Amino acid sequence: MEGVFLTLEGLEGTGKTTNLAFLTQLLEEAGANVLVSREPGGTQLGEALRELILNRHDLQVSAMSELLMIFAARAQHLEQVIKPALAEGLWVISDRFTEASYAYQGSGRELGSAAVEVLEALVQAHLQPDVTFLLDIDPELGLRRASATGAPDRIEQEGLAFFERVRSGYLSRAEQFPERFKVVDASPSLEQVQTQLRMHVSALLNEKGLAT
Ligand code: Z5A
Repeated sequence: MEGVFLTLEGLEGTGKTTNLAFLTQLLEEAGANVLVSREPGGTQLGEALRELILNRHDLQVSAMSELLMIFAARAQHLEQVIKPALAEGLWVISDRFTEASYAYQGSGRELGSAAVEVLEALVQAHLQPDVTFLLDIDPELGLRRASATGAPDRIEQEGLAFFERVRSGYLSRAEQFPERFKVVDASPSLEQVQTQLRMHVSALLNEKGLAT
């Protein structure tokens, strides 16, 4: 693969949408060709599955069904969007990827990491993001921020204990893979959050031979 694969992760209210635009701008200013996508979603099939996963409050969805639908969407996303873009040399930023499955389904839904590992091996083989930015926040603060942005989806309706497990899940994966994860404290002002992101992006651009 010629391109660079970046993923952005974190709880609701961490400012992923806001900071995705900032990351894209930093990379484009440095001369990178950037493709932004998201999960679940990124393809027609993925967006249809996203609707089922997040917005169909009338359906019963077991934790395992949720995980399998997310990986079905991911398989399509990889084949149709991510792998072709990387092969063309693009910088791909995915708003969430497999770390969200470890955190939300593995930890939050308590399915455990083994189930996620099996699907990850099947769907991704050896493909991993080059860098995973984790916007870390106390769930109470995150949920307070997120509550200002509209009606909660099916997952956002979970209680604080669920999001505490999701956060611990993310942080323990970050400890396990310190080379790939860049953990950013998302609790201070946006300006301070973006100073941390800029530092990580500068280091990455240097490593990839692009001036900042
Ligand atoms: N999901 C899953 O379970 N398993 C998986 O494998 C995958 C996904 C891939 C998709 O959510 C859902 O899918 C997600 C997990 C699940 N579920 N939930 N719940 P999404 O990523 O599409 O949606 P989201 O998590 O709600 O993300 P978002 O829309 O990007 O929201 P955000 O991170 O909260 O970002 P924001 O809209 O930029 O910021 C929220 C508010 O905070 C907004 O008013 C900002 O102005 C404000 N903000 C941002 N930063 C700051 C700072 N620093 N200070 C003060 N205020 C701030």
